[in-house]
Amino acid sequence: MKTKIFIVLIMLMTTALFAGLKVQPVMECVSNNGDGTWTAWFGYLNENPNVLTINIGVHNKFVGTPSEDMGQPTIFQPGRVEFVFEVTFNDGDNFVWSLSGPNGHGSVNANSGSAACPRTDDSDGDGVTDEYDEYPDDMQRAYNNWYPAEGDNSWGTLAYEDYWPFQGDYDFNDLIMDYRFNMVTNGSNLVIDVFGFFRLRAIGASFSNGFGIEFPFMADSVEVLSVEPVDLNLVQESSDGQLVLLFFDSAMDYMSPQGIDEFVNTDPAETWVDNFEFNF
Ligand SMILES: [Ca+2]
Ligand SMILES: [Ca+2]
Ligand SMILES: [Ca+2]
Ligand SMILES: [Ca+2]
Repeated sequence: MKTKIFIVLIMLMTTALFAGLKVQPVMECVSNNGDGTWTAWFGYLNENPNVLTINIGVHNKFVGTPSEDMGQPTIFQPGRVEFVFEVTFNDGDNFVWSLSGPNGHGSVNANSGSAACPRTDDSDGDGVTDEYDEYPDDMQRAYNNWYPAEGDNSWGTLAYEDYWPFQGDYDFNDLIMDYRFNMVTNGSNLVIDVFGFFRLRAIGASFSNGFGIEFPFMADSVEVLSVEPVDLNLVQESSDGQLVLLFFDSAMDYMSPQGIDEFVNTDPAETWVDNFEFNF
């Protein structure tokens, strides 16, 4: 009788000892070191409320690495513990961290195709990480802001009626101008550069129509202004202190009708005239 009770007690104690919750290894992410090697970061999740010790060996080992001990912990704090240690490996390697806790076995693997770590480096110190910094070595600049969109073929088009503010003949071909802009901003979203690109496409007017822009910032905030082609007769003015650039007085100075045409590029049956392109 005594022996039976003793055996039951041992069984109860054994059950209590091993009825713990999971300890899971976690592969956080891998980052490319750029020299043929990679770094894998590991952490773990100990669902038990208490600290666990799992020694290096059959229950806590690396497979596919030079050693089964790659610096992994043997003492596991309760909860999710992130980025505990790192393992450097070569391109093409695939290896596993295998961990057995009170409630079974878990394993994670890592290779160059594993989830990539977000980059946190900011080479130029402008507060924008290299991953998002379009000028990673220029602390004055961080972002391109293209309008209407990035890409050499993304243009907006302006179509003018030169009798404005009267209706005129309402044909909106008196001056046709494509445009695209890039505003370069810094890490604080302040504008550092403004690049404008234009192409004059058509002139359907007898008037001499010029083209200028009033900018929504003060003329005296401009440090450097340049224009191409350099022989464009650019005039810089200010209106209530705001910058105004007059690119030309008469579009006909840059695109002339060919043959018997009166206008430029308004009739597909007539001789095509190349666009006049300029930028600042
Ligand atoms: Ca930066
Ligand atoms: Ca930058
Ligand atoms: Ca008109
Ligand atoms: Ca017209």
